[in-house]
Amino acid sequence: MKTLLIASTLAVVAALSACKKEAEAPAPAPSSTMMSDNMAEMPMAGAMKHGMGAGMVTTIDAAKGTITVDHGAIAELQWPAMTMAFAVKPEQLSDIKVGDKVDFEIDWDGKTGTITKIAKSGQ
Ligand SMILES: [Cu+2]
Repeated sequence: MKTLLIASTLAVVAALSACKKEAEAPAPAPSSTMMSDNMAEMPMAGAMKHGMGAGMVTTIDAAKGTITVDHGAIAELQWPAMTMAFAVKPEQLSDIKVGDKVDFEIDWDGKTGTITKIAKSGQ
């Protein structure tokens, strides 16, 4: 009788600890949730899209740091062909002038396209 009681007590303890283990098992989940929350807190990085295009330079505004390109469709951004200005660093344009045909890459944050790469077409 006493042995049976001990055995069943052990069984209960074992069951409880098994239960506890199961309860603890999902513990890493909140931290991975937190990680994705942290990523969601970086809207700029999350919203940034990258696109590649080709077109012709229509205007360079060194003072504003912009280049305007009459560009073809950009599939990555689901853009049709258009003429628009991009932010650009002067040193990226050392070889580029108005009228040049260019291949370029941009980061698009939803408002501003920033040239990450630009070169005359075929170079
Ligand atoms: Cu455009």
